[in-house]
Amino acid sequence: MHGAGPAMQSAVSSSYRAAAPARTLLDRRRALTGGSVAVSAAAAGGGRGGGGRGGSGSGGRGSGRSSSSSSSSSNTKRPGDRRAPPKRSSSTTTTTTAAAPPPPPPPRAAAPQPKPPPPDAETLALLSAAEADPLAPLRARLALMDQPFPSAEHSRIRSLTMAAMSPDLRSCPPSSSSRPEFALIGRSNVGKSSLINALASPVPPVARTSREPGKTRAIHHYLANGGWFLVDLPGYGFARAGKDERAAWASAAQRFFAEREALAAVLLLVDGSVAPQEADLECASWLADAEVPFAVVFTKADAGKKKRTGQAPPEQNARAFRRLLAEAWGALPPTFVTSAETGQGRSEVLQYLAAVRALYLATGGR
Ligand SMILES: Nc1nc2c(ncn2[C@@H]2O[C@H](COP(=O)(O)OP(=O)(O)OP(=O)(O)O)[C@@H](O)[C@H]2O)c(=O)[nH]1
Ligand SMILES: [Mg+2]
Repeated sequence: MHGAGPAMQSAVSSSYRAAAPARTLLDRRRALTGGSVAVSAAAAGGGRGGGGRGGSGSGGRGSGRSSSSSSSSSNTKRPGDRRAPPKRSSSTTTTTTAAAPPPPPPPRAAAPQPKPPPPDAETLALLSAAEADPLAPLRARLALMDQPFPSAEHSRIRSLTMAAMSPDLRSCPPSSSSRPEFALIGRSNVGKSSLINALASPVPPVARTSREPGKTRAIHHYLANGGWFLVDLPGYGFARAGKDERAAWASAAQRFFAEREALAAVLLLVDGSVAPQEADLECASWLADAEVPFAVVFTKADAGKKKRTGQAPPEQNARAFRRLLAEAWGALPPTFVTSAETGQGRSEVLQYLAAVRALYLATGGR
């Protein structure tokens, strides 16, 4: 149910690393867009020496131009920086991909997890700011541009239709900067299609969901309110895909991010009902490294309540994930805890999308 095992995640991770041609395209895009899209740690409420790195930014592409200079600070930790890999608290549970010795047999009764040491003051400030109001940096950016922050009513999806189902990037509809796109990515079965339907509710569901991983294999463009797109991308880590297929996925996703002119931001979906997974951290790193603006959307916030003992509740998993990013980067992208079942987090995500669109359109798209 919850995606791939360590070996598969490792394969996905290495397929990210192996995508050199895509990096060339991204480098070109970076040059075209005039630098990184920065999220400043200060804007996130817990600044570390002038702001963290970029693409993890709080806003759309346009929003970053004004702060690109802060993102080039040489003493700022870079997410995805291979020379400075994320500090991992030894007591924080992650699924590792290294060739580790086999784990000991599980204890009969679920042993209580050792409590991780408290975060340092800077990390704590970042976490508190992100949890208190993940939209604060976007509010600040819009205020600077004299733009109103979209109301909940204005952010609502009133219509959603499937505009295209494309087997590959070449077959996708033309990317037009007047119609911003938001791509949803995440492990297979994480709830991408369910979130699309939940965001649009009570509009009847248009995206097909399934308990069976790997359901969405094409690129689906859903047109919202006749003016912008939610793009459902195939998931990574589905169990029956071969190594070549996974490598092809990584390369296709990277080309999508590099080449879609109208891509305003990415929603990286992370299963909130499980502990942080290496494949998701790797994906976050890759997005930040490629300077693609993104938000992290934790899914299945309701699932913890039904879970057996031994699994941390979703809020705790989300916090552990945030903490890993914050400790590695000194900055955090906006994060939202959601449930497609209960509607939790729905209005916050809709407001995020509306605010990024407002920034995107105010800055001419790119
Ligand atoms: N409890 C609970 N289940 C969820 C939630 N979101 C999705 N699911 C379930 O998770 C399964 C997968 O959901 P999908 O939306 O099809 O996942 P996906 O990421 O689109 O999967 P692929 O298309 O295979 O990549 C389905 O059985 C959903 O009902 C949620 O918020 N809570
Ligand atoms: Mg799907």
